[in-house]
Amino acid sequence: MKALLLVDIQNGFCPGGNLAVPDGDDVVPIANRLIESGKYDLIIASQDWHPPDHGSFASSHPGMKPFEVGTLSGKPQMMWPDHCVQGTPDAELHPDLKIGKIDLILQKGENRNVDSYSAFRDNDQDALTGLADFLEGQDVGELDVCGLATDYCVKFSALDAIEMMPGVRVRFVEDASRGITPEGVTAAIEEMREHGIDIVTSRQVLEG
Ligand code: VGL
Ligand code: ZN
Repeated sequence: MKALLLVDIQNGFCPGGNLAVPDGDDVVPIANRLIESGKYDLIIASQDWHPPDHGSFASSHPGMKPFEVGTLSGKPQMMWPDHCVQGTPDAELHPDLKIGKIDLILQKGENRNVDSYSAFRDNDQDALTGLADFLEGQDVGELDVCGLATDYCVKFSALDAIEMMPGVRVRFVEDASRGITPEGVTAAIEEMREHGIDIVTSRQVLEG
């Protein structure tokens, strides 16, 4: 079985959103081509889904500003602007994303005491979302990962996929992803490559 994981293609990470990734919405038509390609047996979308007082928000820490590093539950934590608050338009999947063909929408980041970049488990590598068991239960042997943001949630999801599901071939679809900073993207791609993740384009996927 082949699966596609669309990471956090939400209003909050697109231009106009609270944690906008440069050109984040450019991934939407590419993601839609992947969704409609017929190449996948299973399509999953993750959704960053925070309570209003989430501990990754600078606003939850008096004196902290967004993009400063603070602490959360005793560990270093990037302080983000308030984003993807449960039930708000910022948290909705991008309205142009073809969600009718998505088999599972998986929400993460509900626990205010720990951030959860990966769609597989929280940043403490403690609480599991159940995605790894689900994919293995469906006999998924190949997983393609893309979305927002390359240097955070996409990277951590791809790294967890290859670590938590030994034997599964994991690919990162580069042009179907955008990152917060160019340096972050370069480092993330290198790290994914070092861990055995194949870096591919949507064209390779569609023609393959
Ligand atoms: C993300 C920062 C904070 C992401 C989520 O989806 O990459 N980044 N929360
Ligand atoms: Zn978040």
